[in-house]
Amino acid sequence: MKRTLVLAVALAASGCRTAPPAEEARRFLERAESELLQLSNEASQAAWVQSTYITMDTEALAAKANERLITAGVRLAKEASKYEKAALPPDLQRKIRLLKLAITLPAPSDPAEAAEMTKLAAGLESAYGKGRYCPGGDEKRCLNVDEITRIMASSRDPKQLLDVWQGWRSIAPPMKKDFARVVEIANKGARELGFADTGALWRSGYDMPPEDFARELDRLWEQVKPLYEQLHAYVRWKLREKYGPEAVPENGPIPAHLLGNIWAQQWDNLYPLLAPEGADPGYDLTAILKRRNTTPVDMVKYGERFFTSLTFEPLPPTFWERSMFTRPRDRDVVCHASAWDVDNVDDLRIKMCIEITADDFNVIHHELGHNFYQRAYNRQPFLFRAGANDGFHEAVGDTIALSITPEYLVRIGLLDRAPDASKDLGLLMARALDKVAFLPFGLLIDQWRWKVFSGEVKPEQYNRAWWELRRKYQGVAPAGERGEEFFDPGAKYHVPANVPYTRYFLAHILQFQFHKALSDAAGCTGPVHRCSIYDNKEAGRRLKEMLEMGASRPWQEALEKVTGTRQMDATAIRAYFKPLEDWLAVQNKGRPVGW
Ligand code: X8Z
Ligand code: ZN
Repeated sequence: MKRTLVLAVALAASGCRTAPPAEEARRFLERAESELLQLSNEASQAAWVQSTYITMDTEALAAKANERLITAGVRLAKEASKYEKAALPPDLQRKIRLLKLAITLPAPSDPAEAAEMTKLAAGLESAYGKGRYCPGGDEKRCLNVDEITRIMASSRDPKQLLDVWQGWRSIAPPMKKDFARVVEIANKGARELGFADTGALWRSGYDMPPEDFARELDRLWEQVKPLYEQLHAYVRWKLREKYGPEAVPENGPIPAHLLGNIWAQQWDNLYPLLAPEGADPGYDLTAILKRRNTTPVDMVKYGERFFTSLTFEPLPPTFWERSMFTRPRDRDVVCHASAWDVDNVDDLRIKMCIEITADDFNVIHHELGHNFYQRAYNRQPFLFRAGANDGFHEAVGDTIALSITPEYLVRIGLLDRAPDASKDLGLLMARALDKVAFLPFGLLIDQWRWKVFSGEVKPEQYNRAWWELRRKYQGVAPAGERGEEFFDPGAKYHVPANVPYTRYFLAHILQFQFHKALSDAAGCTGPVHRCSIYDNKEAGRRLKEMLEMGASRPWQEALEKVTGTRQMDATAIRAYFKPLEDWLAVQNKGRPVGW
């Protein structure tokens, strides 16, 4: 305050009429935020139509709207750089920085390249959405991603599993050239903004120097690795019993097509093969939901009721009118689940092809977490309408889903009786196959992309580098050669759709920190995996307070508000699974661990 005043007096004395930097920056940011809000809304409307009705026209319209948004974002970010060194109040300084960091794919100043990049990016997402595998080339028997997901989850026929696993990956090779070109153009845009490449831009969004962030990830991974290795060893052993020693090595990586999921990212569908003896909780949420003829809308209502029990307002009527809950029969859509706030205020929607399964019950809570976060920060200025960091955004709904305990299911009438403590290992096993199995996958996607953006991995090395990282982090390998004629990363939604992925790794660490802190706030004293914050107003108040902050303050402050610590830390996830980890160590005695 004082300094601005001195400056203003000095400028007035020298006869200069320029506004003081803080005032000028404030006015600049006001204009910037209002322009970006408008363009963001238009881009969201176009993207919604593209994703829920893929045609060449909706794709072109979405690309154009995105081009306008990105071009304006980059122009404003460059203009903002003149305020970077100015002495501004913290909120303005933060907005100046966020202006740059909010752009995932920066376009270079050449308008032709900006148009080319957004067109290619829109085309890649459509290509993923339209992806199908037609066994034997029979156009009448094509399988979409939901159908392949179902087969991967339920079939135990290794031949069929390998067939659909390979089949799904046939959608990706045609994407490779366009993906490589998007990388090239976005890198040019990132360099114009002062970053070494797009990966460096992505790593800069965490309120710490980007090199420190990369080190934080290594630290977190080292923290959870011993737990992952125990789970991996046990699963490999059981799969070896099931599929035979020729199919599954004793101490090498696990074949990727045997893990119950197209990408081997979550293994919970293998639970029936892996249930600890005598500790099976004795219920199957998928079966319960199906038996009760639960509809997709019913599933979403369960999710909404959890949030309202924490004192969040119900979703607006438009949510129910405008969301897409099921796969339309008559057109191509992007089925990968997502949550939207189309007007950046309260035009909340989800887009999902809901199946009546326990998996999708969780995914619904995940998506609604985004929506309730979006609405909680909608009174913030536009540039602060985001998560504290992107991992927080991914963690909110998952935190709620950790409260889907047997006791909670009893409370909402889906289960008659909760299993006693002797079934805890079964409950923990099911959770670990979802959450612990995911950790290395959550990490490796961007480890690969960062190398791609930096040029360390070139297009002619894409697939080899991909499988090296899959092996290094996950201990998973393909059955058979996957040479450079394939483009296996392209078969995972977030690669063609250019969605950064480290956020999910962070979310898997953070949600256990949140769950522990909120369970404590709710006064839960039992084992933390049996705690549910359902209907607890104090836990709701704490959560809401954090969500309302949006991105207005460094994430460390938001974290501290809820958990009392300023560090992302894996102690909470390790503690949550401690009884299972101990049990796994006993099971794995005398068996190889690692690969
Ligand atoms: O993409 C998602 C959400 C939408 S933000 C469904 N997730 C990742 C994935 O499916 O790969 C949630 C967990 C990881
Ligand atoms: Zn999400």
